[in-house]
Formats: sequence, structure tokens, C-alpha cells
Amino acid sequence: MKDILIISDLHLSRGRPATIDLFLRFLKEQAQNAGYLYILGDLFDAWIGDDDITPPVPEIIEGLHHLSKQGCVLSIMHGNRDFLLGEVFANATGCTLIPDPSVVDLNGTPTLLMHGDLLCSDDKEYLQARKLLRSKDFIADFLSRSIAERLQLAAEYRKRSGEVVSLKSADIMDVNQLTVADYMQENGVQQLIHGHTHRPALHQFLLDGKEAKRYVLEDWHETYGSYIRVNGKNISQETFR
Ligand SMILES: [Mn+2]
Repeated sequence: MKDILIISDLHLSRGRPATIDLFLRFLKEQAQNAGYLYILGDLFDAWIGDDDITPPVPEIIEGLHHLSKQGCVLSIMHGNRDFLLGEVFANATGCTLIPDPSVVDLNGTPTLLMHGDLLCSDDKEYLQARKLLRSKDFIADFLSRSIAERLQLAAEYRKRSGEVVSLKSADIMDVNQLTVADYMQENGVQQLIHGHTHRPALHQFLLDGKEAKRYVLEDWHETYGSYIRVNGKNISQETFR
């Protein structure tokens, strides 16, 4: 049985070449030997549409495509910064875009995978903005504009509202425990894995009188990246350098 690897919040961008190199090496040295790789959102620091293929996008697509060609099953979830990743990207990389939330079977343990922003329900303003930004109308209008215009719009959003109405968002918020319990109960799981908050941890608590676990992934840095490895029944939080 091959290992399952889970990562999130790499925030890849042209301005962080060391993190890109680290990630491409991770694909070759770790993911290639695994059976599955899940990327739970914010792979990119910003994504304004699949047609913007300025560097470093091509080399990242190539790295992911090489991985999936080697037989690793690649699943990618939208984050709040790259929710415009679409079918063109999916086809180019060989990945499947999976919904947020998704329930997967991690070697016998049903597990809820989320990016994590939906769990930060104390930030009502953000969830409102999220709804608007992900509406069909907004997306269609945004994508109909030129790349230059989209880049400008994204920059304006960021400037105007600091955090809220932008392709970035309130990474500072933490999850609401009641919302965590709601999502887990609705999906019938005792285990949840998510990113977004940049507060890596393993939280253990009781849900319906039974032991429940919430793993929080760490965001990636220039010198190291964090990932979860599922090996048989064993789940570990590991570091790649
Ligand atoms: Mn995020």
C-alpha cells in the first residue's frame, strides 16, 4: 500500500523562488514515491485564470504533470487565493479538482478534507465576500477581462480592503469549534484535515462522545515545507527540507 501525502498553503509566486524549488524537489523526492498527493488549497499565492501562464506557472505545471504521469493520483482543492484554478489547469497537470469539503477514505478512516476558510465562521464579512467572489456571475465577468486588467483588479481589491474583498483573505482568523463540529457531523467523520489558518497542530476532542481529531497543516516556507504522511493506519506530520 502506497503512502498518501497531504499539503496546503504553499503560496507559490514569482517572488518566492526558493519555495518553488523546494516544492518541485518535494514532488520528485517524496510525492513520486507516494500513491496519492492531496493539495488542500492555496498552492498559488494568487491565480487570476488558467490563461495566465507567465513564469513560474509553466514549470510548476510541468512538475505536477510529470508526477501524475508517473502514477501518483493528484487531487487539488481550491483555496481562497487560487479558487479560479480551472479545467485547463487540471488537464495540463493531470489533477482532479476536488470540492471543498471532500470526504476521502484514508486507509480505512473516513476523513474530511477542507481548505479551512469555511471553518473561520467568526469572520462573517469574509464569508460574505467569499460567496460573492465565487458566484458564477462574478467569475464570468472577471475572466472575460484581459490579463492586464485582471491583475490590476486583483491588486486594487487587495489595496482597497486590505484583506477582505480580495483574492487573498483573512489568514489571521482561526476556526470556530462549533463550525468544525457541524461540518464533521454533517459528513459523518471523526477526522478532519485542513490548512489555511497557518496554525499547525493536532487537536483532539470529543465529538458525539467519541474521540475526534483535527489536523491543521502548516504553510510552506523558503527553507522547509510541512506535510502529512498517511502510512497504513499511521498519520504523521513531517517536514521536508
Ligand atoms: Mn487560505
